[in-house]
Amino acid sequence: MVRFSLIAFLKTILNEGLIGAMDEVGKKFSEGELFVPEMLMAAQAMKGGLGILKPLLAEGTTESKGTVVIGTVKGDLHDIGKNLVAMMMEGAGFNVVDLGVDVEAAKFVEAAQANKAKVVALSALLTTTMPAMQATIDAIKEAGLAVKTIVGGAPVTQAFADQIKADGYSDDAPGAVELARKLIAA
Ligand code: B1M
Repeated sequence: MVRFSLIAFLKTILNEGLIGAMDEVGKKFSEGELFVPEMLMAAQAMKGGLGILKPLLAEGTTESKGTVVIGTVKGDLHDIGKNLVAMMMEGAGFNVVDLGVDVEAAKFVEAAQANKAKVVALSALLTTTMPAMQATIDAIKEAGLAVKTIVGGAPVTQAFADQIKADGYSDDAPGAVELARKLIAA
C-alpha cells in the first residue's frame, strides 16, 4: 500500500512537474521564445530531478528480469526520455546497459551480443534521426540476434515502428517497461 502511493506520487512529480515543464520549454522553443541554451538548462534541471527519483523507483527490486540494452540512435543527442525509460526499466528489475547518445547501429549489435540482451531499446527525438532506428533494426536482424527491439521518442509512432519492423512501440517510459515485460514473456 505504502509502495503503491509512493509510485503514484513519483508519477505525479514526473508527469506534471518534470515532463510537463519540459513540454512547455519545447513549446516556447518552437515559438522562438526560448533558445538552445535555455533548453540545455532545462535538460540539466530535469536530469537533477530524475537523479533524485531514481533510487526511490528502484527500491524493493531484487531479482533481474533480464538485460535491456538502451541508447539514443546515431545523430541524436537527446537523452532525457531515454534516461527515463532506463530508470524505469531498472526500477522494474531489468539489468540496463545504457550506451548513451549518438549510438551507431554496430554498437547496439555488439552490446546486445556481449550482454546476452533480451531487449534492445531505441530512442529518437528528431525526425531526421528516425532513419537511424531503421538502420539499427536492420543491423540487429542481419546479425541474427534473438533479441526483441522496441522504439520510442516524440516523433516515433506505432505506424513507423511497424514500418521498420520493430517488435514494439511505446509513447512513454512506463509503457516501454510493460512492453519489454510482455515481449520477454511471449
Ligand atoms: Co531538442 N528538439 N534539439 N534539444 N529538444 C526537440 C526534440 C524539438 C521537438 C523542439 C522543438 O522544435 N519544439 C525539436 C525536434 C523537431 C523535430 O525533429 N521534429 C528539437 C530540435 C530541433 C533540436 C536541435 C536540432 C536544435 C538546434 O540545435 N537547432 C538540436 C539537435 C541536437 C541533436 O540531437 N543532434 C537539439 C538540441 C537539444 C538540447 C541538447 C538543447 C536539449 C537536449 C538535452 C538532453 O536531452 N540532454 C534539447 C531539448 C531539451 C529538447 C526538448 C525541449 C525536450 C526534450 C525532452 O527531454 N523532453 C524537445 C521538445 C519537446 O519534446 N517538448 C526538443 C522530455 C522527455 C521526458 O520527453 O524525450 O519525448 P521525451 O521522452 C518521452 C517519450 O518520447 C518517451 O518516453 C518519455 C516519456 O515517458 N520515449 C520513449 C522516449 N524515448 C523512448 C524510448 C522508448 C519508449 C518511449 O522505447 C525504447
